[in-house]
Amino acid sequence: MGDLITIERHIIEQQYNYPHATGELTKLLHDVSFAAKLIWRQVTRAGLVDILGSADEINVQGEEVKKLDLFANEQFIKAIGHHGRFAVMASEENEDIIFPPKNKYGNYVLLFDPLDGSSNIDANVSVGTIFSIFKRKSTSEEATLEDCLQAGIHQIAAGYVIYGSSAMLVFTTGNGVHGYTLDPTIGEFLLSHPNIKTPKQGKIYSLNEGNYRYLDDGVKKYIKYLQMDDKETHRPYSGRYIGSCVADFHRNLLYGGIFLYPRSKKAPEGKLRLMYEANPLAFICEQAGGRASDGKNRIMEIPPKKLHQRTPLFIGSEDDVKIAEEFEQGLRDIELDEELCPPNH
Ligand code: P6P
Repeated sequence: MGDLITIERHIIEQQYNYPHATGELTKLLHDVSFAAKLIWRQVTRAGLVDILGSADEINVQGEEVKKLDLFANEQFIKAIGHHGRFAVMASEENEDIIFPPKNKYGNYVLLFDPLDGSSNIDANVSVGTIFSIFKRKSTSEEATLEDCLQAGIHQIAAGYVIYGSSAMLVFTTGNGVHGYTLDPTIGEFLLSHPNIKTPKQGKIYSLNEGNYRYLDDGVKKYIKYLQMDDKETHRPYSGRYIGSCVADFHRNLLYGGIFLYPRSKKAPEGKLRLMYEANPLAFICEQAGGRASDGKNRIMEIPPKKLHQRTPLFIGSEDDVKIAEEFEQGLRDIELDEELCPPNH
């Protein structure tokens, strides 16, 4: 059996690599991984325990909240902050910021989406938890909303847990991306994917093509471009879309490719949230050598104005995202009705 390297041991062994690791970071990540284990326990029992189905509530996003959403949100809030390290938290499920116990002593800020992709829960499709950690900026006794509205470049850590065939925690603190797989027999996340690097170019594209008619011409042309036959550039790409951004992102991170949730006539700002999905995934993607933008601007430099602000998202392999941006910005063009197999190619 290979060396069993837990998250804690991995961080301590690389202490000099972790700019914020005064031991605090290890404890912050311990809390997050503890909350993730509680969620994993319920997610894996979802088919057995009466937590399926709707909680008949609508969250701040105007989306129907499944019972497991509520449970995950409660677990995260309860499991975090008894040490007083987090001064303030914000959840994708809650309208306003949340003050954990003993928050007045906290130096850190936690933003999280407790269970993303929850519309897939009843179909046993992979769902995920996404989180972002910032350092507190305010000096007032109580932390403020502004502490939560920091641009993605100020994240000191970000990660996600994907609840799939196994539970895997993937995170970065700005020194590479590492993946830890939960060993349920010992209840520990063990290092399984050290220093993840995403391919510079992939062969997969992920978006909801049901929205095709509502998309900008630039994105329509990009999709058409990907569907053309050109061996040199690995086209046509394969379309893969799960409808759970953690699962779609994770697959593309490992295999290469691009995930897009662009703006459309149905979602003029895009659908995904800047603070709870785009920023943490962008930090991980860039640390793995990939690229993340809204089609033009680097995601991590977008100045947040609202806690639940949405953004278009182009994220994945660097070369794929760059080409998608060129189509989105009209720097590349093809005729929309161009043959998929042009005679002269
Ligand atoms: P659509 C899940 O609800 C989510 O927020 C993301 O995880 C996912 O990528 C997206 O919405 C799917 O949205 O419109 O394709 O169903």
